[in-house]
Amino acid sequence: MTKSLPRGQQAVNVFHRFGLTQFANRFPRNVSAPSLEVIGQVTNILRLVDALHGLPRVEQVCDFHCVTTWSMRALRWEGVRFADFFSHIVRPQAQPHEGATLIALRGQDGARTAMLLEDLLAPDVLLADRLNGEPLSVDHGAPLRLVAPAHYGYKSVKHLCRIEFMFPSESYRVSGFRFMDHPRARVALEERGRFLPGWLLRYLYRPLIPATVSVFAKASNKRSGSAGSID
Ligand SMILES: Nc1nc2c(c(=O)[nH]1)N[C@H]1C(S)=C(S)[C@@H](COP(=O)(O)O)O[C@H]1N2
Ligand SMILES: [Mo]
Repeated sequence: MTKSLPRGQQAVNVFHRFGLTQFANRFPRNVSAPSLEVIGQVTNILRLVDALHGLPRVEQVCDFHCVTTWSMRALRWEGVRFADFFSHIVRPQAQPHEGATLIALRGQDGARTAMLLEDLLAPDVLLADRLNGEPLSVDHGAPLRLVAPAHYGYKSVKHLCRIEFMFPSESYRVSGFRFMDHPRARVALEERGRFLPGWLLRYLYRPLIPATVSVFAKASNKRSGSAGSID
């Protein structure tokens, strides 16, 4: 018997490219090198060309839950635990300031959100560069994406290029409307957004899924059909 999905979620059979439609036509400029900047409340800014270099690699199978209520089960990610990246690279080299426990995340397409450091250090949070046995595609976040399976999909930033250490008192910019970004977005607690209860957002978001899938698929097809494209 399969384990039931979290509250309000429904399984899909295809892992579609997805997000806020404002990002549908934005693609990463660099898809080859998993480079990452570490900035903000740190002693040393880091500009890593190959962020996962030399770190222990892991493989993890987990479900992916979008805030709009679709879930894709059993994705097999490969990469490095964020916790290992933090303890081997970030803590010794960047030396984040004491108390800088809010981490703003940014994708090459301009997508932004943030997570608490304690949530990022959970053992199931990965910096992933492979999915289902293949290098991560542009659709799913090349060259490097965050995977935070206990949090709604919008925390799993694709094309991750920058992490910024902040104090919890600082406010971070978000991609869409502020009400859509919950500071933690834990799936188990149905923290879909700020201000409005999760169960209510289910009904607001669910009808938007088909049109969003279609906008993203069209943009992706246009890109791969265009001259000079790679991937
Ligand atoms: N950079 C970036 N990351 C992103 C998004 C995006 O548009 N851009 N969309 C988010 C949302 S809402 C979801 S559900 C997942 C979708 O991941 P997928 O496109 O690999 O299915 O990515 C998240 N991370
Ligand atoms: Mo999502």
